[in-house]
Amino acid sequence: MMSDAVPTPFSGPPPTSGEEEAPLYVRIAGDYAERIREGALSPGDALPPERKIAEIYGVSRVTVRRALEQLVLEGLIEQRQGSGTYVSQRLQQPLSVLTSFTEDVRARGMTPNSQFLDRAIGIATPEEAIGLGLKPGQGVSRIARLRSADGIPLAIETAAVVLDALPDPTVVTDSLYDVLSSRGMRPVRAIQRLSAVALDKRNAELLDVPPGSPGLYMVRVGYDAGDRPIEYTRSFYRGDRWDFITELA
Ligand code: 16G
Repeated sequence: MMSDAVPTPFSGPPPTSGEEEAPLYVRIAGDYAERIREGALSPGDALPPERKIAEIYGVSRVTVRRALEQLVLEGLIEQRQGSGTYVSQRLQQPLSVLTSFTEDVRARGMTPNSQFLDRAIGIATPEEAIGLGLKPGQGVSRIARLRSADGIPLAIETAAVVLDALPDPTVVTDSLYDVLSSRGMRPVRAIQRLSAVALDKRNAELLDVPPGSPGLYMVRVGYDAGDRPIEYTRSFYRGDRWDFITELA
């Protein structure tokens, strides 16, 4: 759908006196970024043609082009040869900030959903026990979910959480991190390992892609404020829907 929902240019607050105004292209890119994050523009929506945006903002097409280049770099829009510019259908996970799936999806103006594949106390697998520093035979709360945004399946996550952080996994109905936060146990740092995989038949079916499709496999170990591992999560992400963004300084 073509979106003409362009409110007054530069709807953000005016710069306070003494503060330097950002270049025009940055302000236009910021305007669109805000509308995408608020959900006023949805994934797959077409942006107006360059010429129209230039008209709306009263700027040159060169300025518009720079703004669009900036949005492409941020992963918010995609330009398709000969067709136009669309709000990207890919999600982003910043690799330098400890965000939850719910937060990553909401940041794109989309609605997260989960289908529970498992939600029970179980014995830690050898891998989970090593990751969490548990003794063989100790229990964990295990939560396996197919995670979607606006009904589109995006990831399969299996989290094992130490029992004193989450004694009852059935209390998790939406966000695991919200539950851990309310108990003062949200991880404050994490280590992640990311690898490329071909999705096997079961995972591909759940994610609604052909078997063998490219995916990303991520293992996260989350630590509490006392630097004790409390969460060991394995996730399979659809390769065609995610960008993992790292900021370098
Ligand atoms: C993210 C985390 C996962 C965590 C989940 C909680 C990775 C790479 N990331 O997906 O460890 O358990 O968020 O999300 O595994 P929630 O609060 O929405 O349930």
